[in-house]
Amino acid sequence: MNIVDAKVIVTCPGRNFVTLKLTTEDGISGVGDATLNGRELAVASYLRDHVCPLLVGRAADQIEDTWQYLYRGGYWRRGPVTMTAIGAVDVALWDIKAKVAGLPLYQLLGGRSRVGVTVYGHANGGSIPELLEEVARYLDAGYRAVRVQCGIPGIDSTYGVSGDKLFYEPAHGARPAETTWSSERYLRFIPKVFDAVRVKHGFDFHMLHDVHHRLTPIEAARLGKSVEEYALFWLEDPIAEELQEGFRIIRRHTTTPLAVGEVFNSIWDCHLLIAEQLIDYIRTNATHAGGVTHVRRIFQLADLHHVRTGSHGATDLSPVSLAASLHIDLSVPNFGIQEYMRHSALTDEVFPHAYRFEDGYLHPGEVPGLGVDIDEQLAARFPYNTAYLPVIRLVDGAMHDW
Ligand code: EZ4
Ligand code: CO
Repeated sequence: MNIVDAKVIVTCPGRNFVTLKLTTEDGISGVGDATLNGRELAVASYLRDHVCPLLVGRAADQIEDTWQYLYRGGYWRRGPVTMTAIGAVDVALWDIKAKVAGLPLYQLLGGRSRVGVTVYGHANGGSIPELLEEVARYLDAGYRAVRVQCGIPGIDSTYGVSGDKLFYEPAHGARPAETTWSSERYLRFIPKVFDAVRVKHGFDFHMLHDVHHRLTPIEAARLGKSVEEYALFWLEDPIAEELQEGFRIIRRHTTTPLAVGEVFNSIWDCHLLIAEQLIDYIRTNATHAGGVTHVRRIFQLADLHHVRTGSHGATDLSPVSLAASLHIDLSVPNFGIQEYMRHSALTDEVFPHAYRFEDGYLHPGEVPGLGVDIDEQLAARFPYNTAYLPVIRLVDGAMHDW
């Protein structure tokens, strides 16, 4: 059963998404998410100009061989653009294989290992009282886990805090937005945030926090140590992550659990972190780390070393990506938690899907394949719209990690 059509669909139902759609000679189609926030068209071109012509005429059922063909065969390995493109092909082929089998994808990955996929929602507030109200909303809605992000006095804009409480969207405009950052102010204030949340809402739910790569290892070590009493489920992306050895410093000083990996694109970005047990949760996702095939390899390595999964699930990953994560989450033995930010109603219309939220869990549904489609006619009504992620500078004007 050969692939006869490979199509790249770029659409912007409120935000940009790139989707790969593969169709076989039997008329079965599969979809993969190829969205790389702020660099979308690079992946679209990589697929259109260099990968799609190679896919037409290939056997749709040879997933591993196609993965190796694109990874080894490209000569220039790894990197977010390449691995996002390979990921989209891989997820689309798994979608097709599961549709041919007449089974939801998780059945092909070993079947169900749990009743549902525990997700965490994003509560954020410009101030502590506002955040406390938002946390209450998530708990009332049945969430078992909530990420808390709060405005920091003296800093004009902080990662994860937005005016629109339902939909957090950091990518905007024809140039990146620029704001100022101070790690000193952040470090002074953030323990008070965790304290207020635990005082008001107790310890009977998982509390998470994302530092978004902004600290040095020794600053992160101090933060982790100083907030141990608040029992965070995890502290996410405490430092820039290119240097895996940097985590040894944090680990030496604190028992606060660490989660990293949303910007990783291959097992080579995290093998040391995992093998040395320097982290507790690995956050790679099928879209940015080479598809179901490669993420499963990372998660299996993680399982050997007591590292659990915590896949990235921001709204710049399309419903196709979320579905792929849910099928993996439901089946792997070492699942930890899944990030969940609701997509807009318009995005949900462009990507009709079978997954659903209930009682703090997401369920991928029982539809054969991923259980997600793309409405191409509707998608065509929303052309690409340039949008960049923000950048930040320190008080003296030097560039810092957003
Ligand atoms: O900023 O996906 O945990 N989630 C995150 C995300 C990232 C975006 C970047 O495109 O850190 O919100
Ligand atoms: Co994050």
